[in-house]
Amino acid sequence: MRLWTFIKSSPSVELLPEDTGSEMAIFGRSNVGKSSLINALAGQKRLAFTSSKPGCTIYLNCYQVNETLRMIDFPGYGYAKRSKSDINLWQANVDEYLSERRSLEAIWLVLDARRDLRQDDMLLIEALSQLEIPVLVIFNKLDQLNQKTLHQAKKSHQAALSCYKHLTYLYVSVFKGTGLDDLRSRFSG
Ligand SMILES: Nc1nc2c(ncn2[C@@H]2O[C@H](COP(=O)(O)OP(=O)(O)O)[C@@H](O)[C@H]2O)c(=O)[nH]1
Ligand SMILES: [Mg+2]
Repeated sequence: MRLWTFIKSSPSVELLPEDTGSEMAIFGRSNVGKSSLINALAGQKRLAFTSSKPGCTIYLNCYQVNETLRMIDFPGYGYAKRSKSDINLWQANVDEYLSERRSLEAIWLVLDARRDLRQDDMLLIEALSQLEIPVLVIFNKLDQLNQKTLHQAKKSHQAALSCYKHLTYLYVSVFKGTGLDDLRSRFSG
């Protein structure tokens, strides 16, 4: 089987692929680089749809990573112009998915390395910390920071995350490929 193939775009948790085998999910605000990360890991330019305009994806995009592992790319949150009903749908999908999905084995949360964590990031981290599965926080866009701003960013991130013991994090640049080998070594894709 060819690695990294697109399975489907699903509007709801109910219509996801059958809940068997192993699955990972990717969360993150709109525009942090989730789709770009999937393309980079897959070594394909257009497997996942990327856009410089935030808020484009409202479906759950499903990929087969290898024979046994699926990856679900959740729609980005935190996009200011999203309608109230889209936001409610997103929240309902997340709640249903996290409480019911038996094949879910790990979560990646992608954040923008330049930014402090915001309230909606922290709410999601809090919810993820209730699950008994590993959560990896991936700070992307490392290429946009110099030594000084990176040092400041790391201090702020550490302060926000240090109390979540189940959570690990790393810094990457999808554009430059920095940190991607480390990331690859942490999962079976
Ligand atoms: N500077 C920089 N920009 C990036 C990086 N990764 C993605 N982007 C850009 O961020 C924007 C959003 O990317 P996309 O993958 O569509 O984000 P998504 O909404 O989280 O899926 C696009 O303009 C990407 O080119 C990175 O490592 N560095
Ligand atoms: Mg995307």
